[in-house]
Amino acid sequence: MALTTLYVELLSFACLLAAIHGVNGRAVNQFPEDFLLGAATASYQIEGAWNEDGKGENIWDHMLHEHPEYGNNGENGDVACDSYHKYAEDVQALKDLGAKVYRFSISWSRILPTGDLDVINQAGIDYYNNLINLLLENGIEPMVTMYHWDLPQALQYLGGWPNPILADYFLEYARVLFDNFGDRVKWWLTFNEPYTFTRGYASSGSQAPSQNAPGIGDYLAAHTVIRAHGMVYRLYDEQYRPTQNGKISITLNCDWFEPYNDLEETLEAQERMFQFQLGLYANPIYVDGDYPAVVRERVDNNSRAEGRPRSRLPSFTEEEKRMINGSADFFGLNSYTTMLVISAALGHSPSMDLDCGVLRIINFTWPSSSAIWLKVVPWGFRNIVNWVSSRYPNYPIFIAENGYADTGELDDEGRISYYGQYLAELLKAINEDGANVIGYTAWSLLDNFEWNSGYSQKFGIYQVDFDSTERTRTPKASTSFLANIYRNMSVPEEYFQ
Ligand code: GBH
Repeated sequence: MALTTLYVELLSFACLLAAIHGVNGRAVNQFPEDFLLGAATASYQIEGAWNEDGKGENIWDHMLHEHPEYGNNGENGDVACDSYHKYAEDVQALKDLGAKVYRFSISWSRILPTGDLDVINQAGIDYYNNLINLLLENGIEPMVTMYHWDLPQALQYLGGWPNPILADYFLEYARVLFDNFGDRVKWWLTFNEPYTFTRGYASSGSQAPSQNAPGIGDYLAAHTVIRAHGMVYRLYDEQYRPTQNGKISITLNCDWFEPYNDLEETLEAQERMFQFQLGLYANPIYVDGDYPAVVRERVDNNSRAEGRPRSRLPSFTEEEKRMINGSADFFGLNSYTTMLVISAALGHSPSMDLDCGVLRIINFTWPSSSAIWLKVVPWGFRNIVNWVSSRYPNYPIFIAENGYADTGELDDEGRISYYGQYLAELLKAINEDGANVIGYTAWSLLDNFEWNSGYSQKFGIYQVDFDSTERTRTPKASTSFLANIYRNMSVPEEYFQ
């Protein structure tokens, strides 16, 4: 046998081994032993009981009551899945799924109806205590999101997130959560998807609180949120970690942005898109305490050209930078799909879109879901996990959301195919590419209130009957598919072919 042939054969044998065993001796379709698999929800999307037992009004209650036309057919979260009364059924569903972790959010105004400490609503504290205790009795770890978009309306009357004082209110709220739940909750997320909810200060008619101040309100809100996150991290680190010993982070959303072509300016646009969406938050927290240079430069330049005396993007003090830099124990990532990107001048002046200068294109040749924005692109998921892993090294990644939308059928083949393919790509990132990923919570445990799309888009692993006052939960085909993956800690090999 010629030497070259031997070499080729050895190489293909090595590849075969790598395919079976990955880079670390584990089969490529196998999750690491201590990997946390579970499911996620959010308070406004599932709880209902919007004005029961002392809960205060939040910005989603307020917006959809005042402007039902901003929702889908006037739908809102007044009742939703009624999880305020049916949480025991949710825990049973998690148990049947074999979830090791349940990511849910706490409704700020259910605990603090005015957003401040003048009223502490014991019924709200009792509700979350009951949920947390029942989870632990069933061997499921609670992961708590402190803020999944439902700001107490009383704080919106002060201007909401663009008002820097909100960071102080958030800090006091966080202290109440650590004091009441921190003995049992070991996984904390301060904010869910600030990139998404700060849109609520950049336009009207979609995200609450529907304040139309593009290119100004969104940056001011982001600035307060990043400061608030850093402050809560330091509070936990200094005053609670020594006794409670949990982990705390934030979860940021970013899809994969695939360059439309390989022109240099398109690759630069791809990089800008990542920096304006993810880097805006991740750079201060995971890199150096400050905004990405490309964001700083473009917003400063545009602000100057507009004749403003200051940049629309505020600056951190040196002390704030030190406080924010490194304020996370892991990297929370929500990711669903892939979009094509190309350099373009677009958007309102001023706006973040114009500052960023990138057009995102939904590729309609890719397989679809029932949500127009959500195309099924499994390879993009591997790419974004690897991108985060290489840009923000030294932080383990927790996938806090990933999932598929359909119209709610029990025989949900599309969801099975989505999870099979996306989890296979996640495993390739872990076992072949070496990404350090520690957990995954599927979005969502239940069909629920999908914001502006109301009850028309279903993300649930369990179906919820919204026509019945019982809000009956029924397993779908994907329930047992995922339960098998969760039990075996592995994805069927057919998804790797
Ligand atoms: C997450 O957002 C949220 O955290 C979660 O609450 C939500 O239920 C889940 O995803 C599913 O959507 O309507 O075409 O204008 C994901 C990021 C940003 C994706 C807003 C949808 C609206 C697109 N989302 N986007 S469109």
